[in-house]
Amino acid sequence: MLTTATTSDVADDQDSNSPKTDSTKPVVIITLGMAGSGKTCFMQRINAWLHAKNKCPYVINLDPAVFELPYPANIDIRDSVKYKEVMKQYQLGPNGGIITSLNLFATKFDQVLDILEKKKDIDFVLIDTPGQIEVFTWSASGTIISDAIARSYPTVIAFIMDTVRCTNPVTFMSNMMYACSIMYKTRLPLIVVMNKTDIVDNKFAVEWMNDFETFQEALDAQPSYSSNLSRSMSLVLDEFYKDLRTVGISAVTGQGCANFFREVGSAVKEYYEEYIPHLEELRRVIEKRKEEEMEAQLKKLKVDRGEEVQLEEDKLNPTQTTNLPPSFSNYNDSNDNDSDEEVQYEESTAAAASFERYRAGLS
Ligand SMILES: Nc1nc2c(ncn2[C@@H]2O[C@H](COP(=O)(O)OP(=O)(O)OP(=O)(O)O)[C@@H](O)[C@H]2O)c(=O)[nH]1
Ligand SMILES: [Mg+2]
Repeated sequence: MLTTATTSDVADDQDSNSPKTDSTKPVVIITLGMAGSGKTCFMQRINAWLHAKNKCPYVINLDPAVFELPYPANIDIRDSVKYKEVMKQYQLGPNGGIITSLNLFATKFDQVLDILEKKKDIDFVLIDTPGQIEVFTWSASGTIISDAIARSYPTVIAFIMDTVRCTNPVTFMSNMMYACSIMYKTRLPLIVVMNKTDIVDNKFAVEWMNDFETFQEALDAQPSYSSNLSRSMSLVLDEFYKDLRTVGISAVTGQGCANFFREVGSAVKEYYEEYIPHLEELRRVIEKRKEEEMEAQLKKLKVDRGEEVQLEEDKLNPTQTTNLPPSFSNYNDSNDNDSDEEVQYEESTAAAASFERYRAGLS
């Protein structure tokens, strides 16, 4: 299902077979993409577009190193963490400084969730991320932030691709690999936003995704080791393309915004159809594991207290339990209340010895 959007308004229509959705919750759009792909410009564009449609977006900037933002941010990481100070304090380079700033911010992310919880009138939450994509996608803080938000709100990833740079088939393949890894890592619905269509139409990229031969021809035009790798990878990614949403956009002119929000509508459906059941399944697995661990611990505790000995003996001689000597019966009935484990252990040992003497007497 490679979907490319046609014109539409903010898509919110749901047919009767749709999964249960919660229209009271804002939709979160996390913007990710390679450095310079146009994430920040895209944020500014969709923010303006939503305002023009009388929708209320809430904007969060998570890039601590950005010098100037072209949009007003409701929450800005730069207000909480001074990236240059972090670099000085921890003696880090620029990338280390950005990662550490994001880590520091992630420790307070529950406060962001609290703020969002209190906002009742917002339709969308837009999140801008640092320039270096790996800072967010492969760091603990990026995972903490995206997981925390996706657990509470319908969340969609907008993967911004620089269409101009992707006219090079090897660069195109690197972008697709990144999009693919993000999709499988987060399991969230993802839209590939082919940005900068005011410079180059994204038709060629859609064609490469739909027609394997065309992409091969493009690769043949520049033989290299990386082209060979891209050729092999394109075979693997063929499956991934089927589940991918793509849309052409120009963050500068605003062309394609309506199409983007149409895709967001379908991605939100996917969130409820696939991400939520996956989350519930995960919760069940964790609960089951916890139960099993608790049972194992309880069993261990019983063994430590000698109860298991008694249970085994019960199984071997079910009729004898009624004829047990008083010390053994007493242990069974009453000593559970004794909180002192040492005393219980001594008593159980004495009881077992007494029982052994009793059985020896019987035979
Ligand atoms: N022509 C054109 N230029 C664009 C478009 N979107 C972004 N740009 C330009 O691309 C450059 C990078 O844009 P940004 O929005 O800063 O990109 P970014 O991904 O946020 O960059 P980092 O955060 O540094 O990774 C800027 O010079 C933008 O003006 C677009 O749709 N068309
Ligand atoms: Mg940016």
